[in-house]
Amino acid sequence: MYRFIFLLLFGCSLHLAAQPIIMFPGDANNDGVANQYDLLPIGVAYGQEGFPRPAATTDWLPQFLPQQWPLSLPVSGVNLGFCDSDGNGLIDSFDIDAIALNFDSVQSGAQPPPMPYLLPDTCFSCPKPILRIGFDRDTAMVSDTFYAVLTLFYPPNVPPIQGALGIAFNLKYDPENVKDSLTRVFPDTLPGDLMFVTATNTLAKSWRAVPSGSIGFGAAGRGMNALFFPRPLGVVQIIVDEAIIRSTAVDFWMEAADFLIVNHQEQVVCPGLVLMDTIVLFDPVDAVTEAGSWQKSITVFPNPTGGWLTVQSPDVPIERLEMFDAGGRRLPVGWPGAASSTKLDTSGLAGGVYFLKIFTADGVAVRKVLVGK
Ligand SMILES: [Ca+2]
Ligand SMILES: [Ca+2]
Repeated sequence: MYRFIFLLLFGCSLHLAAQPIIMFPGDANNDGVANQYDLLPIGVAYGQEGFPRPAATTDWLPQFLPQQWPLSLPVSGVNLGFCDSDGNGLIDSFDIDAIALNFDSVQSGAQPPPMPYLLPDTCFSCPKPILRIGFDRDTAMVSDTFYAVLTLFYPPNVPPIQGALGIAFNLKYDPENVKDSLTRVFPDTLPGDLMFVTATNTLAKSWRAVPSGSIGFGAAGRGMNALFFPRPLGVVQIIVDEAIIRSTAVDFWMEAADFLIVNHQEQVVCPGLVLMDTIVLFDPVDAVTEAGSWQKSITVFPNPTGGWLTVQSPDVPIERLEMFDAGGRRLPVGWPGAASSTKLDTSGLAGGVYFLKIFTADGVAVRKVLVGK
C-alpha cells in the first residue's frame, strides 16, 4: 500500500518535470504572436538558465523541448523555456533576435497552447511614467527629414524598486504625407542597460503584416528595473513625401497606444500621460497655387520685405500667425486677436526665406516671405 502511494506520487512529479514544451522562437510570452511585447518576458527572465533545446533554430517552426524549465514567469506563469528563443539554455539579449526575425508571425500550435498575455497584478505603488513624443522642429517641407524624439519621464527621486523594467507600445501616424517605407527607428542604446525591439512598416524582415503608419516599440532592462528616471528611449526618422502638395499645410503627429509596462516582477505599471507634439508639413510653392478661394484671397505684401509686412485676409478673419525660418525654427510673432488685416515687423530678421503660417477659422494658409537686407 505504502509503496503504491510512493510510486503514484513519484510518478506524478516525474510526469510534471518531464512535461514537454512546443514553442515558437520569438513568441516569448506564448500569446500566439511575435512582437515587441515579447521583449518584456525576456527582460524579466534575463540571466536565467534552463534546458537547451535540441536541434534549436530561430525559424518560425514548432520546436520541441523535452521538459519544462524549472522556473516560470512570476505573474503570467509562462514557462521560461518559451523565452529561450535561440535554444542555448540561457536567457539573454541574443534571444531578442528571433522577435525581429519573426515579427508579426502568428501561431496556434504551441504546447501548452497560446494564451492572451493578460497580467492581472497591477503595481499600484509604482509611479506612472510619462511618455513624450516631441519633434526636433516645428515645420518640415517636401523631402525634409525630421525626427520624433521619444522620452520617458519619471518624477525625481523614484527608487529603482518602484520603477519599471520595460515598456512596449505601438506608435501610430498618418502615413499619407511621409515616405513611410523610409521611416526608421533609432533606439537610444546608451549607456547600454536597455534592450530594444523596434519594427517599422518595412523593417522587420518580410513578415510585417500591420498596416503602414504603425511602429512597434519595446525597451526593457536586463532583469532589473532600468526605467525610474527621465531618459530618452529613441528617435524616429521621418521623411516628408513629395505628394504633400495636395494641401496648403498638414499637421503631422504620432500617437502611442497599447501600452504594456512591467516591473522586474512582471507586475503591470500603469502608464501616465502621453505628451504629443505636432509638426506642420507643407510645400510653400503649392501652398499658393493650389489654395482654395479664401486662401487665395490672403495677401502678404510687400514681398520681398525688410520692414513692415502687411497680411490681409478679406474673406476669413486671421486668428493667429506663426513664422518659421528656412530651418523650421519658430519665430516669436506677437498678435493680439482676430482681424482681417495686420502688420508684422520684419526689420529684426536676418535676410533669407521665411514661412508665414496664417490661421483662420476655415483652416491654415502658408505664404513664403522673402526678407531682403
Ligand atoms: Ca508574443
Ligand atoms: Ca538563449
